[in-house]
Amino acid sequence: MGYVKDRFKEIADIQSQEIKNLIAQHGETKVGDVTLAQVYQGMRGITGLVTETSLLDSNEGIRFRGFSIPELRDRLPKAEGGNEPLPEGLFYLMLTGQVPTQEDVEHISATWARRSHVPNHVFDVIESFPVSSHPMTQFCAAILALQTESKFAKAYEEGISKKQYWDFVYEDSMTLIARLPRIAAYIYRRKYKNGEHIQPDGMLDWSANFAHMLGFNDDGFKELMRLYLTIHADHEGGNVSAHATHLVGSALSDPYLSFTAGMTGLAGPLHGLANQEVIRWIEELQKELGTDRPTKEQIAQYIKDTLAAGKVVPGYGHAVLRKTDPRFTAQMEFAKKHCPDDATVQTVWNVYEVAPAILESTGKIKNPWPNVDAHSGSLLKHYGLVEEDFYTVLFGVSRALGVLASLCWDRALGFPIERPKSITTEWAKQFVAKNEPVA
Ligand code: CMX
Repeated sequence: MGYVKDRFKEIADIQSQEIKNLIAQHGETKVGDVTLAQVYQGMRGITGLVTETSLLDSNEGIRFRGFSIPELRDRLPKAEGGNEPLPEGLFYLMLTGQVPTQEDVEHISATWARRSHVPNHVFDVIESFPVSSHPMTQFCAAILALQTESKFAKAYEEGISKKQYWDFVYEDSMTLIARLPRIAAYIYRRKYKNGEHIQPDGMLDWSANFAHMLGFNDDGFKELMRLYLTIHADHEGGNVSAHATHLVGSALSDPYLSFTAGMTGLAGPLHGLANQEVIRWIEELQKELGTDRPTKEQIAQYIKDTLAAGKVVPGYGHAVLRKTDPRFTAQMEFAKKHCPDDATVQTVWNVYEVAPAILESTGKIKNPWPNVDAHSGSLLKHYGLVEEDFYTVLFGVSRALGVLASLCWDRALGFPIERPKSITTEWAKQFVAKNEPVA
């Protein structure tokens, strides 16, 4: 597999020793207290995981190995003639902590192209679903079907030392990432393009080849794919898709099984499916008002109606972020450059102008600002990818980069099976009674 793997192992060995020292010297240091409210309310704000690939600041947004999204757009290698970063470079950065050279990125592109062949039985599994099934259902089933290829599962069955786990997890992760675009494109063409499939072009980078297999050869769309697959890749470890992949992987389930768990979580409307929900919400708004350019006043009323109906405004809010998501801003910048007059893009921008104040005025929504999902659908629609129930699959292909790089780290650092303590309400009541100060 070559030098990227060797480089990763060297860096991981150094880090592994550093962690041993850290635990030996500071293992008893407290990193926080846990309240009963946190235990009941989705473990918000509890520090309880190590994820090396990225770190989220609630005001600044995500940093990948210390680099913000604008810094990544500036520093990561680009395709010839392109301006957006190649996601291969972000994968390298997340895996090694080092900014890749053009050569490193080309090496990863070539490796993924070489490994991209999808065995026939995976297509048979997809074909066994009704065409009407949701693309995320087909995607999850196809990843599970690919599990027959797991080198980790095979090696474990034959008997390997703990020290070798990372090696097979790395191999599986690289192969899985290589094959995802073909699987995703197959689902797309099957569902929306009468099953007229497009063969991969091994000369293209990972994103451009994906765009090509989907049937989009516009240079702007290829650039959008490079940006999209970069910015959706990782969002530290506590979000549902990253946490689920990590958790299932901690039982030594192989990368295919672990990543399937992440993807079934991404398919939820409060997580990755929100990108589909946003565009549906905007289209319903446009339809109801009979215009594709609703005024800010009309949008404001529609937001209030959505809240009054007890529904969420999709694309807004976040469990950690407390400001506009820089992934939203990156897409907004892309739109300003490539499609500033598009009616749906302009509606997204008008929603951005009126929604935060209305959401804030409810007094309960902790983050009234847009997240990554608020913008992506309008850009995809602009280039003709109008089938919104496919959008979460695109998110999933990108998310593989972060969660599988993390899984390599989990095994290289020898992290144990995850098993936090849970309580019952009866236990909580007794605990509170026992600890209540005597009057
Ligand atoms: N519209 C309406 N109500 C919202 C809201 C929104 N966009 N965001 C939060 N709220 C509500 C919550 O439902 C909750 O209501 P209840 O007390 O009645 O249950 C209350 O405000 C407090 O929630 P919070 O602490 O601000 O938010 P959470 O951390 O619980 O949830 C999230 C975060 C993202 C699930 C939530 O903001 C939401 O549902 N947003 C819309 C869906 C969305 O865009 N999801 C994508 C997130 C990014 C991603 O993972 O891809």
